[in-house]
Amino acid sequence: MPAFKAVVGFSLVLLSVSAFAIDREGIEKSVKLKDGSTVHVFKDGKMAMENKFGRPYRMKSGQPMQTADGQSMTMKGDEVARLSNGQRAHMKP
Ligand SMILES: [Cu+2]
Repeated sequence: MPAFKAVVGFSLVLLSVSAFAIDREGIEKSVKLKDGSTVHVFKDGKMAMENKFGRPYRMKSGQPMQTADGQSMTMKGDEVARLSNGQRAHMKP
């Protein structure tokens, strides 16, 4: 029953994605950095950091960052609370 297998596989993928996804509310884009962390850019241009383990962490506004593809970005804001609130809301059963 290959079709059945495909459906099960697909829903497993969906489950794992939603388990790790941050509440994307207000996040315009997320950029991978060289060191494995991710910077989330909110719609208002402010940013929040997430380390490679999926935890939010603080970064000072104005700090330079290197993206995975070698570009430079400058940190704007430090919206770590906004990010972790979104994560917490998401983890509620
Ligand atoms: Cu940053």
